[in-house]
Amino acid sequence: MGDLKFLTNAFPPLGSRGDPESPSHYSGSQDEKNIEGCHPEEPLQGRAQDLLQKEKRKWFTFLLCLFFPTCATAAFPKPWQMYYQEPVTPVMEHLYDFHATLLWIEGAIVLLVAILLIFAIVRFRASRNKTPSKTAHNTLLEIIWTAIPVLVLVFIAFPSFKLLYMMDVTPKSDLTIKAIGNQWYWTYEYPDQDIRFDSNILAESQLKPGQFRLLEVDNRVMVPTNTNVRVITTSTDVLHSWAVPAFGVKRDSVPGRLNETWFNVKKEGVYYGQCSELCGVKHGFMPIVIEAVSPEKFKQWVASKKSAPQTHSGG
Ligand SMILES: [Cu+2]
Repeated sequence: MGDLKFLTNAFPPLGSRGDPESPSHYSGSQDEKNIEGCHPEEPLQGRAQDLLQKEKRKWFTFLLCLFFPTCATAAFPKPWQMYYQEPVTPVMEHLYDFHATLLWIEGAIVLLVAILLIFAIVRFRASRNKTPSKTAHNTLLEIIWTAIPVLVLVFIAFPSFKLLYMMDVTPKSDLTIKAIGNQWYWTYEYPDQDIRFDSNILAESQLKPGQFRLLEVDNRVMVPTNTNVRVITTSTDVLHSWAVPAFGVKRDSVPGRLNETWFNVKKEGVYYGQCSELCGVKHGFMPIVIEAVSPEKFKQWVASKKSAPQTHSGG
């Protein structure tokens, strides 16, 4: 049967998974916690910038939660959640920051328009203007109110295109996963590791305490942290979409076609996603669960998968 110890290491008992309400409900072992936050190979300046960025994000979330008390960041959706899940990949971090920047710009525009509107209502009210002005054109004003929005859009376009390019072009990857959509479950292949398994939703009766209804699966996708992972999506029947909010990833899986996306998870934990393309009656019952573990643990998992007989149920 072989040594099963690494299996229990890779899948700690549920009791040790920490508070299900905490942002990343798999809190990991003490050893992992010691490793966390210590990346000696990272240049110091980059780390300082990273910290600043994280601090900014924290403040933004705090302000947001002040106005929308039900908003929250987490690796899984919460009832009445108003904002994104906690970003754990560079792409999602950039998406998060870009969205925050846009909110500030939009806020400023709304404020400006509101002020102008109130000013016009008060200043040009009927009681104060018995004989209203008949002015219909003002060339300078028209040029200004056309040019400013154009400049604002150009200003937004640059980071937007940069982000699109970042999401679109897969960097050199160290691991490839193929996600195959089926009505109504996912099949995963690790072509280089010769691993293939189905991932089915857990019925409510199968859930253990702390697990999430409609989000939990029998076989999780395991990935190593701090590794570029290429995801190839396709489908055996109809359109599905492989989406994980905390990764900023959503890619259609199309029968007869291969689509590609990528992610690099920075933080160990369990991340939840769902099929995001209406694919039939059980569209809402084919969740995606990804467990990000340290590269060492991932190697152990691969070894354990190889020694165990591989099953492939269903179509
Ligand atoms: Cu689907």
